[in-house]
Amino acid sequence: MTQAIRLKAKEYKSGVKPIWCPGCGHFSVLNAITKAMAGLGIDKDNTVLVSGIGCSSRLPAYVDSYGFHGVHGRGLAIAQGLKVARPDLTVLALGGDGDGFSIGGNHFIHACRRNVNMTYIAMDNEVYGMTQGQASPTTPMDWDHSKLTPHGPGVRPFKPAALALAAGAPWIARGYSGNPNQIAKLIAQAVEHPGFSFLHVMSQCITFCPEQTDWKAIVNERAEPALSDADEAAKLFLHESGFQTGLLYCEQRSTWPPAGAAAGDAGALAGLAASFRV
Ligand SMILES: Cc1ncc(C[n+]2csc(CCOP(=O)(O)OP(=O)(O)O)c2C)c(N)n1
Ligand code: SF4
Repeated sequence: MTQAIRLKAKEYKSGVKPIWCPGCGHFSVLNAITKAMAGLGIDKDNTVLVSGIGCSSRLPAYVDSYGFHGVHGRGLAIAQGLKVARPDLTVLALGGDGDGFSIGGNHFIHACRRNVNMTYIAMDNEVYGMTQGQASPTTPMDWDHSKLTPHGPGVRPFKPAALALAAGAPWIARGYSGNPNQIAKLIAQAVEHPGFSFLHVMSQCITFCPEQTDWKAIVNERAEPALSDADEAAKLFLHESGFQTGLLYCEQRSTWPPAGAAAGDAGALAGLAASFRV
């Protein structure tokens, strides 16, 4: 009989000290992840955190599980491949809005439609933090705080939840770095959802967007249960402010690969691996 795992949240921390700026929203996501892992009694030896590149993508180093700090925008590709090859593992992909919606945008929409049983956490600060504050796909049109985009980028920002829904994501939630307890609850639900779960976290970049501290006044928690009707969810995601938090949309649909498909077949994988050996 396997023994239940009872560890405290802090025991899921790696001991590597985060080098984020004091006040960075990504600290909340880190704390929420370890809290969710403790709450679920997750086996850290069977958990993998995969990321791309960016301040947010440093997160796997700070968690005492397996981790893969990949290349920019490719965390989801790596994470899906891993989950398909090793369905027994708990797989989470993480990254920023630049990583996930810009250079990794293609992987994001295809991950939504593919529906591999894993969780993706996008830590959205509406800016490229690591490379000194350039505009990202979620930067407001008139954000004129960077010399690179005087008067603002001038293009409409993505609405990540609407994009995810249109691409077929079956589970969509939003958190806010000012409420790590809510993020922890959402992560636990996301991990337990049998399919691709997309958690969009508004995670402030205190250094390049200090005005984001104002988010606390506009964030509001959804009181109603999650929507399960895609038409209703489309209306919500197209017209909302983008600051409604909680589980917003949830439907059940079949995951990929289909049960019984050869993708998890150890023999087929060994053959594939051999063909790449030089
Ligand atoms: C192929 C490639 N292009 C560009 C970069 C430079 N780069 C590193 S991080 C980054 C953006 C990070 O922004 P985001 O994903 O929003 O994360 P944040 O730092 O804001 O948490 C960019 C453009 C890179 N490392 N690799
Ligand atoms: S630059 Fe922004 S995103 Fe990066 S660590 Fe500092 S506050 Fe966080």
